[in-house]
Amino acid sequence: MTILYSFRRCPYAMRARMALSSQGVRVELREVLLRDKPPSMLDLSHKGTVPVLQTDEGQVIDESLDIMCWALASDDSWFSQASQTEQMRLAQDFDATFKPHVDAYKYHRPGSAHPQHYYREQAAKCLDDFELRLGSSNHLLGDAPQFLDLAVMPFVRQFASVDRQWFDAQPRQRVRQWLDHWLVDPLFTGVMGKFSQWQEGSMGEAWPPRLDTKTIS
Ligand SMILES: N[C@@H](CCC(=O)N[C@@H](CS)C(=O)NCC(=O)O)C(=O)O
Repeated sequence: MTILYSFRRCPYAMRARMALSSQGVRVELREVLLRDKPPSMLDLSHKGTVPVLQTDEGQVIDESLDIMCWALASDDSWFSQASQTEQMRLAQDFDATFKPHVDAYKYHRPGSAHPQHYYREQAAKCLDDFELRLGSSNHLLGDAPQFLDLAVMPFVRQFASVDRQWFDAQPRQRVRQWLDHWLVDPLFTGVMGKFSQWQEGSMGEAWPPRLDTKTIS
């Protein structure tokens, strides 16, 4: 069976789980604690980040966007508004610019080079392009949700969650609405179930679980 090393709260793992879930891909989910990574995961991928997917055939994929592409390979609908190459480029650019600002904002330390609001503004500026795009459609690339929407949504959620009151009061109201839509979408809520830490040598969770066992918070 395909194995997914995942961490519930990790936005990279969320995007991977959403892509897998959208295709009904069944996996053995191994819930990882970042401070206690299982040796079997590190054997597969030395860089020690989640998510890591090992296919039935033994192929190891340890980049979240690549896991998404693997999961969505036979469903063109996620690439109907822009090619996979173009959406990968947009998602990679977003990861490279937005995420470092979000981390610097969320985990701001007194010794940081800039005050916390600086990083918040830098991250927020990355959303201007999305605000513009959402002026003419319900999703980032058109009226159908795309690979890019799935890829970036968990990160925008993470940013908004740091201070939701501040986020809601910002002029980027279309991004706020887009995020609110995703937060209640079953594709997102369905991948947020809680699992206890996987123990080396044991069987992981059959995932996705039955609907009635999912917990959302
Ligand atoms: N480029 C990787 C990044 C994944 C990543 O950084 N995940 C974080 C958790 S959200 C992680 O595993 N960090 C390792 C650690 O904190 O030890 C991907 O897209 O899969």
